[in-house]
Amino acid sequence: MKSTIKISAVALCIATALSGCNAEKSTSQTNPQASQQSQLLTAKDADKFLTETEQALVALNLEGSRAEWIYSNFITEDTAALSAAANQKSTEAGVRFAIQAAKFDDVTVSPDQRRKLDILKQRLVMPAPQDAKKSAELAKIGSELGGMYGKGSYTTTAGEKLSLGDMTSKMASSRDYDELLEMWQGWRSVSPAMKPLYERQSELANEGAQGLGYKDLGAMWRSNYDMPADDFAKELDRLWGQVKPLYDDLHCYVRSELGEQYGTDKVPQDQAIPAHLLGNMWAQSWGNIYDLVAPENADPGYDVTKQLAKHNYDEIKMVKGAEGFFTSLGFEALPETFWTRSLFTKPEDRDVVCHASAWDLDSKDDIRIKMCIQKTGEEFNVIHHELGHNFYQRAYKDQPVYFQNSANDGFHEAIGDTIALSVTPKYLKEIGLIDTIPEESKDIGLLMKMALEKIAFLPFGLMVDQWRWQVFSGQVTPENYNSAWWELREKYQGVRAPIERDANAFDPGAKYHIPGNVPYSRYFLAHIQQFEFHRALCEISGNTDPIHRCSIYNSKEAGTALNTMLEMGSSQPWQQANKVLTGKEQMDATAILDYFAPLHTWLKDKNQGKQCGF
Ligand code: X8Z
Ligand code: ZN
Repeated sequence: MKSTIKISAVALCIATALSGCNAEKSTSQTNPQASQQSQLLTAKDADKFLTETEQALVALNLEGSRAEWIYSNFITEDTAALSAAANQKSTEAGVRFAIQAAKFDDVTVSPDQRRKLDILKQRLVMPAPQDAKKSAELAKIGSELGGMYGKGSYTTTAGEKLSLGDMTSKMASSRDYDELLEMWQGWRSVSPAMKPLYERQSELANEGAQGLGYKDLGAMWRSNYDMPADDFAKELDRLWGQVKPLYDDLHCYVRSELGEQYGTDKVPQDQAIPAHLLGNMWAQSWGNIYDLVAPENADPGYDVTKQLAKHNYDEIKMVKGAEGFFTSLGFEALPETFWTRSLFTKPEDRDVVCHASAWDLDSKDDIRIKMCIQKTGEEFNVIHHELGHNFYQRAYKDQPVYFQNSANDGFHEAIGDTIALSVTPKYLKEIGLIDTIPEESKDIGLLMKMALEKIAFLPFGLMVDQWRWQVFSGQVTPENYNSAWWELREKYQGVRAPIERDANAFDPGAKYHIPGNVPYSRYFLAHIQQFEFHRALCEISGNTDPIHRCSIYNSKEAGTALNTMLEMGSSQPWQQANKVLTGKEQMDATAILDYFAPLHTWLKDKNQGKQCGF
């Protein structure tokens, strides 16, 4: 669901429900009428309001999810209109509920009621202005943008029509500079048309956020983390500061290897890396160029993509494999309807939104995934990621609708990834995908592959919302949308556009979460937190291996501990959920740093005498 009322996370990639307290309120928005009314309200009124709202939410959620599911599985003008209408209805109700909830600001209520009221005030991702025409316009733009991305394709100079999936595969495997450039540019031809829509959408949603008392939409998004919005931004900076030295060393090493591959005229050693050479359409994770940077004599000697093919894994078998990990921890198998209602492969005959997502239609057990699975090791990880959402949704389904969500949005993104960290050689051997476990001398190769996925992602995970926050605050205006995007890409990632960008380019729109309006800081948090969760679960499972070799497969103790956190949903501040599993209330990057410590030492050694920095 895009900008809906949904409190439970329907489609996690497009979820809107957010938990948290401490909304940043602008004093100029105080409504004297509201505070007069609030003097007459009591905790009993709050109870009545919350009960009635709960019932309304359940109905709206189901209706909205169904419309959105149909649209994303069958993109046409008609389904777009139906989904926009459902979206408008639930957003309008959401705004109404938020305003009503604010009337209880000065009323003494129980902590549980306060949390529910706060959640009602904060959870919309795209709040509409209180004006029917504008809210209809906002809903229509949301559907249109999603459809434009879903339908996007590029026809090559040779006349071949390529989908994003086709181009993604080429970006992963091609080592031809010009072919990569064509793919990179080709996909970015879908987004210039999005720019005016995005501009208007930001304007409308900002107006909506301001109507709810926030400075702008970015401030509203940042207020969902059980701490003041400004503190959250500082928290991200703090975590980034912890991991940046490792990223810098990885960047330095990778750039020099790419210089060897493509020539230092194409990859100058004192500049940011051209964005099309990193094996991924957005240069957000670099695992696909592992072969170009693999440490000598430390290759683990297997490739999951090849092993999947060798053992005849089709899409369903891949999903069953991932489900098997969760059931080994004691989670119940997925329901029959999951298998009949999910979308696993790209249909030939219609446009769908292929970007992977996990859905919970009814908050009972109608859980599904929707993704156009490619039979690769990378996608095997994504399947674990999506099932993490589904098992989370199921774990918190008995919470009141307000709390049917993750502790914070980073938690939802971290669970499946946490499980995938246990997809180690030992585990792969156990399920028969490989025959031998590589010896410890090959660990640097394994760690390099993992760092290309996880460490490379961190600055991307951070910069996407830095850009949006600047757009929403007005610091970046439409004429600077694209240049500001590339400034942040260079600043955080040390990655640059490979060619000069056209004046009408809108490169942010070529990334799903921008037209899809999915906040992105959650993925940065998840990439830090999943290592904390993995470390805690490994300890609980009695692991004695180095952390990067630990697999919690079959550990019922780890499963029980994980479930204890998951079933809390968002009923408590995330710090409490964190404590239940890790013993700590703070987010922390020490686990990810410990995990990669041997690689970091190796990188520093290899980088001696190299020119680093960008
Ligand atoms: O969007 C996703 C998931 C669905 S929530 C597939 N991810 C981000 C992305 O693809 O950009 C997972 C990692 C980051
Ligand atoms: Zn996700």
